[in-house]
Amino acid sequence: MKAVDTVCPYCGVGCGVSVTVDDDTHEVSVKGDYTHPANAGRLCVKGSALAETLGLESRLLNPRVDGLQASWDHALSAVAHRLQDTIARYGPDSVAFYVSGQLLTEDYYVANKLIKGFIGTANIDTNSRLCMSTAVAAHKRVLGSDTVPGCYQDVELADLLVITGSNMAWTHPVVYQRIVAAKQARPQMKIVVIDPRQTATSELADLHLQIAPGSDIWLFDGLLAWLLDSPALDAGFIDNHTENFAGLVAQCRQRENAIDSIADKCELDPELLRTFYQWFVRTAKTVTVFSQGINQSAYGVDQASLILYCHLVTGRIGKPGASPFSITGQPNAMGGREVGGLANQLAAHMDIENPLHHALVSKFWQTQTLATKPGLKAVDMFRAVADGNIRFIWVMATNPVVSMPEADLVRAALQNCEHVVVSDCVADTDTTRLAHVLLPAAAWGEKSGTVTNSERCISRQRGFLPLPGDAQPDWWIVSEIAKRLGFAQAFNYQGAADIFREHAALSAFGNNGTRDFDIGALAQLENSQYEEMQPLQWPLSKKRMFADGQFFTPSGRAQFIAVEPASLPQTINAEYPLWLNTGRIRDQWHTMTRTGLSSKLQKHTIEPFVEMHPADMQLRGLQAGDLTSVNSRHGQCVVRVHEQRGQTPGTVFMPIHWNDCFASSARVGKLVSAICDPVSGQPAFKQTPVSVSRLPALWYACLISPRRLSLPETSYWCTRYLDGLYFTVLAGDQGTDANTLMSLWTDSASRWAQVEDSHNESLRLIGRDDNGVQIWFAMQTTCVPDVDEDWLIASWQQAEVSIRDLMLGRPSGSQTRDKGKLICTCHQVYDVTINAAIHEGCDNTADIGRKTRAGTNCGSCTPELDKLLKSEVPGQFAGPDTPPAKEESLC
Ligand SMILES: Nc1nc2c(c(=O)[nH]1)N[C@H]1C(S)=C(S)[C@@H](COP(=O)(O)OP(=O)(O)OC[C@H]3O[C@@H](n4cnc5c(=O)[nH]c(N)nc54)[C@H](O)[C@@H]3O)O[C@H]1N2
Ligand SMILES: Nc1nc2c(c(=O)[nH]1)N[C@H]1C(S)=C(S)[C@@H](COP(=O)(O)OP(=O)(O)OC[C@H]3O[C@@H](n4cnc5c(=O)[nH]c(N)nc54)[C@H](O)[C@@H]3O)O[C@H]1N2
Ligand code: SF4
Ligand SMILES: [Mo]
Repeated sequence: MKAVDTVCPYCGVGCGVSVTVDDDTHEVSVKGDYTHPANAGRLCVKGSALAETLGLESRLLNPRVDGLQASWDHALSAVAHRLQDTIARYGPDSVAFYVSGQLLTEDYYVANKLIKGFIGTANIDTNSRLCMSTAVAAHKRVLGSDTVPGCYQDVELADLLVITGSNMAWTHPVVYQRIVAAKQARPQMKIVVIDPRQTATSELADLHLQIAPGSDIWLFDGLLAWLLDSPALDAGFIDNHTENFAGLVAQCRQRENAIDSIADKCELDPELLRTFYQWFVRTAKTVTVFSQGINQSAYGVDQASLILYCHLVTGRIGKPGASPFSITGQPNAMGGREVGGLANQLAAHMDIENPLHHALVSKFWQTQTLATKPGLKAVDMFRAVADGNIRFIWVMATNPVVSMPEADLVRAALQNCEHVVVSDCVADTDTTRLAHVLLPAAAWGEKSGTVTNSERCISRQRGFLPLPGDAQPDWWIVSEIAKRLGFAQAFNYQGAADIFREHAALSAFGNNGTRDFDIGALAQLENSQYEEMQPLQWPLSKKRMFADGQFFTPSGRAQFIAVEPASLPQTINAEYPLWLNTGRIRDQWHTMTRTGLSSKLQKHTIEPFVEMHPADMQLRGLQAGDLTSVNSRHGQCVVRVHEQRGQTPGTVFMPIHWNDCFASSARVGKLVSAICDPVSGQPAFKQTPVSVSRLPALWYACLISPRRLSLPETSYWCTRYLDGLYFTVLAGDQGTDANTLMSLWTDSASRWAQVEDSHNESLRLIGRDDNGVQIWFAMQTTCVPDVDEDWLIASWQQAEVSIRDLMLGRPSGSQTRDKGKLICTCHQVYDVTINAAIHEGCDNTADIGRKTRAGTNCGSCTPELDKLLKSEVPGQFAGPDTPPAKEESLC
């Protein structure tokens, strides 16, 4: 057995993971690392399923140039040549890198160094622009540096925890579990959740403020005004440690700040708002956690600034249990900020437009060509690709055709771009489909380096598997290109440790306490020390920042820059009468390239959906499970509607995960407007006007096959990969028949069994060849055919299973499989079983766990168990999606 301590590649909680690899079977098992400060042994459902995502079936294993497999030498030369040629013809600003908070710090450092330092353009931006750039801009504007003041312990120590724009029960589950434990230990701790919809997180709240979309700006401006007249104001802190308080007060006083007026703007009951303000005033130990509901907004920087102001005027910053706390999404969002991955930063928390910083970095990198002006931010970068001003783009570790707003324009821009290079570990994504050059990157489990989590803790990611095929770490790929461009001396790294030491040395270079980020003490680590490095938080001397009231502004004081709240830049209207909110679900990670490989994770939410309040469904004549067309002025998606009482009428919610590799038309980015915060450039992903209408279907079908097959003309399909089989659900508005299907799949099967009813209302087809069953297909006019998917997977290649049973899709004599909806992914426990346990007397989650095992591994489903326990009609819970009537019989 080989045992390796590493770190989870998903969210910004940054949990430590202990991996063991069996020397003989090569089987990998994954557990939470008991010694890691972030998780102390816990893992959420995604972390627990990591071992299921290590297969090579979807991997990109060789370089490809213009559609053909190539050697590294050929591919690297092609990239270097195309880069050089473009720069020679059109100048350095005609090339760009679009990178990711999922790169390791070492990868990120070299990418940034190459383009800013040596190619001489700052046209490098990252998917963190879509994620954390608002928080970065607010921190820098108000605190003078991009420093997250607090740490995880603060959310446990707080007497009042405000969670705004974060569904952390699903998105930062291990921090959420720490909060649950803290509240169990101190029930007097109050939790306020601010979110326009009910979520798994709002289940825990003492007070849920279900505000109007995008109205946090009014809510926190009102809170600031309320605080100015309250005993919570900390005059000493304001006098000694802040600037422009008088200006802030003058601006704030100009507005109508009566509770009723603010409540009106936020569409809240004034009494609930008053309660929140009163709790905030009287609780010294208050932490405000914020995430994408704040960041992904047209006025995100102002909203985040207001949150910081509310903490500054009360002196509640950097103290145990008292701090604003922006929690980061990606595993290395923070590392990316440390190396300056955004287009307007330099490395090591330095600024591109600061002449002193420019001189320091030029000297340290020994370069004359360091970029002098900020590059293009993500949305503008892809617009420049569309306009032909950027002619070469290299995309690393992100999938912009899915994750950018107005995503169809992004796709068109890449389609027309002269040179598109993509480094990914997965072969087929919506973005790799458009690449001229594909570079195979090493994946989690194979690569080594460091990441920094939400509380500034740097952890080692350690490889435990050999590099498959030609895959190479990202830092290696970038350095090899740099060498071919003639910068061998500056990129002559032998391993990740070399890069880390250089990064650490730069953080201390000319610093002398003027910059927050300084890990210079690590610049001399030996390779063996780097190998063994334990998780450590920066600054190395203390857990929290700013407790002393010293900020990194020129005056050393926090800055109050007055904020003017404004209405949203778009409005709903007769054509697009609903607000579309987009976000995450519990068991998937982003564009599903990795979580989509786990059969277990694929069972919690099986199809893309739009969640809608029953009143809005009734208005449109929609039944739960109907296929709908969701339209905005930018595009259309086709998804099932889920009834959701927790949704505010007039708003709908769609998940971000599905894309063209997994469904016909569920890539939500094509609906979302590319309206950005004017300061940070972060898109307002949470508010787009849309319409939703029913999409009639003539037939519904289920197709199961070991390989992906061409599909008949359909208005809808969605596919999942479960234990070696693709399960595809289809619906069509044009007729199709057995002959058409058999000719479509003629390459995959030579012998057919077929049952068709006389009225053409149902059809079953089984296609076989000498290797056994290759195609299972069922179609009917009423709803998606029912199938026992676990039984089918088990029976697929068993000779003794009768063709009749196989045709049926379940063992003969069995009733319709009605397990309901999967709740506990780890132990595969469905709500029907849990409801039965509740009816038999289980009245708490521990009891349910003892009886059914649900919730006894990672605990990610605990909010859903709570909801089932509370619900009057078991099974009808609001937080997680309610199974639509028609979906109960889905395959
Ligand atoms: N399971 C899972 N976990 C993840 C990820 C994943 O893909 N899957 N991704 C990771 C990444 S990169 C990120 S950035 C984080 C994101 O983590 P979160 O920010 O928690 O995730 P989201 O679901 O995008 O949005 C959070 C909440 O904001 C709410 N919201 C929408 N509009 C508003 C508003 O106007 N005001 C307020 N106050 N709230 C609003 C939404 O209803 C939603 O519940 O998650 C990380 N963790
Ligand atoms: N509508 C809407 N859109 C959103 C959001 C939203 O809330 N609503 N949220 C935004 C946010 S916060 C984020 S962070 C983005 C995320 O969006 P993306 O970054 O586009 O999504 P991922 O699926 O994480 O893409 C990562 C890619 O990198 C590959 N990869 C994984 N590991 C490695 C590696 O080590 N090296 C290389 N080279 N490749 C690797 C994966 O296979 C995958 O293709 O989406 C944004 N888009
Ligand atoms: S909370 Fe889950 S996804 Fe996030 S780091 Fe921990 S195990 Fe990974
Ligand atoms: Mo993110």
